[in-house]
Amino acid sequence: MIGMIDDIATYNDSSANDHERDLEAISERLDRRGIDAEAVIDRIGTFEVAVPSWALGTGGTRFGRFPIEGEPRNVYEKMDDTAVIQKLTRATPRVSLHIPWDEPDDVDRLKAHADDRGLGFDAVNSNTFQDQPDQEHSYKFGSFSHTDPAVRQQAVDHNLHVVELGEALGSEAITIWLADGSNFPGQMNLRKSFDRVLGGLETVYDGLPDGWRLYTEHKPYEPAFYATVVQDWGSSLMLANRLGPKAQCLVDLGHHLPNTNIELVVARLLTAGKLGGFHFNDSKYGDDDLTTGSIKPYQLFLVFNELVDAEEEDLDNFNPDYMIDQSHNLKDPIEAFLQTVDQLQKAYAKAVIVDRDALSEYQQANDALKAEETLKQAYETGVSPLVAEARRRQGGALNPVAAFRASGYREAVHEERSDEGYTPPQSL
Ligand code: PSV
Ligand code: MN
Repeated sequence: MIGMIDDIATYNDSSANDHERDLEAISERLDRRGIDAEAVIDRIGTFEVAVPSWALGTGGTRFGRFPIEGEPRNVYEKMDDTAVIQKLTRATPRVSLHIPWDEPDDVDRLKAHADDRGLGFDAVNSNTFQDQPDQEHSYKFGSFSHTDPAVRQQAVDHNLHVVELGEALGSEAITIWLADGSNFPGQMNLRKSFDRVLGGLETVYDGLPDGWRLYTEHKPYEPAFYATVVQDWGSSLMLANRLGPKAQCLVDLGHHLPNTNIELVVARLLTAGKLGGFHFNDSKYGDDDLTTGSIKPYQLFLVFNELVDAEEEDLDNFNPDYMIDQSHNLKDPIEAFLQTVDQLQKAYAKAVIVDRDALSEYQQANDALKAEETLKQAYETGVSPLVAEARRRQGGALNPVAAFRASGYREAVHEERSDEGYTPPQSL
């Protein structure tokens, strides 16, 4: 079925004329600003982001889930869908696996399945926020922070198992998000629960293979509504600092209280040399897990502005791992990912064309208006043709969503995946 996506070049030909004229126009505009469009296209071509295994099926809310026809039924079919996203975008060569939701029955088979499709594995994600059917102890009152050492040990063992699995697949990092927390004042000792989390993480850290990184992911609330143990970037940074050089902080864009200045959080973690990576998504109110760039595209650009600034300064420990973390309740997940990658590439491209020398001069001169305008000039530039061209040069689609719809892939897999009856994938 993935073969259906092979004829991208022919599909691109249908819009090549318009595209080339648009590309020429933007290249000429950039040239007048002293920017070489070719260099920008090359940089866009280096951008890569991982697809989360848990978001390839439709997600839901706690009120329900509305499955679509042709959803992947297992981790192998999820790799097939990721291969489609990769073929169209050429920017998603890795999958970030969630264990146990996407735990393979046969690791070698999964590795071979991925290899055949030119895919690899990004950070593996552990899950101690739900009870699994065969589990001895419950996480109802926490995992790493639990008052009972047996529960804590079970959580540590699970994480070590995830590391082992990731190592066999070629991953080089684990992301740990803990739902641990409390709903009521007094329920949990605020200090001691943090100490217990640190203790558990130390054991996992000691079990990391060479070259691995451990990311701690903060989140202010949900499912804990009074106090979450790793609630903010300060707590996450404390953990990373205490654990050691392999530990870094993961910023999920949806894990901040409304109006938090996320680009400032990013800047601080960069200064600390502890920015591990991202879970990209967007939100209006809470951890809404909407398409990246759909609600606050300017914020996304400002985050990338910090990243490109660090990249160009060749900052110490700057090697962020880019991953997507969304929930696709309404959109076809493949289409949502295609749109997401495009949004990310555009934000990156806009950050790349910021006139950094001018910006720094305006900052030095305290010219607030011109400094802001310098950013706005880049943000308001129509970079779509540059992003499309970067994709085309790597064999991807000028317009990935249109090419996907024209391919009839979803309809075709619906037939194939209906063979053995429909099994809804597990997801939040
Ligand atoms: C938690 O809300 C989170 O952002 C973590 O990254 C999880 O691994 C992911 O969502 C999926 O539940
Ligand atoms: Mn996340």
